[in-house]
Amino acid sequence: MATNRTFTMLKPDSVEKGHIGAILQMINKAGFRIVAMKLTHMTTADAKAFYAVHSERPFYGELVEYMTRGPIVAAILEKDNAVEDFRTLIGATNPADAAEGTIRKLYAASIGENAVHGSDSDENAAIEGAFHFSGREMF
Ligand code: 3AN
Repeated sequence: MATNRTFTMLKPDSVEKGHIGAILQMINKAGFRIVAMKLTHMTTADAKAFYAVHSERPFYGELVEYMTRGPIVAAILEKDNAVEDFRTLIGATNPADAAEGTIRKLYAASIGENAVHGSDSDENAAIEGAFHFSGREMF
């Protein structure tokens, strides 16, 4: 059964470029409720663990460096069909392939620096949300 929560990160490039407000506005306008949110800076150990599934990929080192070079905004979002609808809102992993009007089409520079993260399954949404937030930080 589909749950109604997903997890997102506004990645370091979004924070550096001052896009937090614009991206959060798109998230709100698309009907997501913010359940938890914080500005945080991942350590190398955090990023390696978060992206452990990609540890054998050639871009893993680059990905860990990127995700730790500055603060991110981590958030848990709620909406019917949250995982799938948020993936639609952010667009394809490679912004060159992202649909018009999606967050990545508007704000992502490249496949490596693609502005936002969105969980790819209900199971991962729960794991990733719990990675960043305790139960007391979720509303
Ligand atoms: P998504 O973020 O759309 O779920 P994943 O899970 O395949 O995409 O990749 C996780 C992250 O790894 C991406 N958001 C991106 O920052 C980075 N990444 C994915 N593919 C590449 C690639 N071919 N080259 C460099 N970085 C990549």
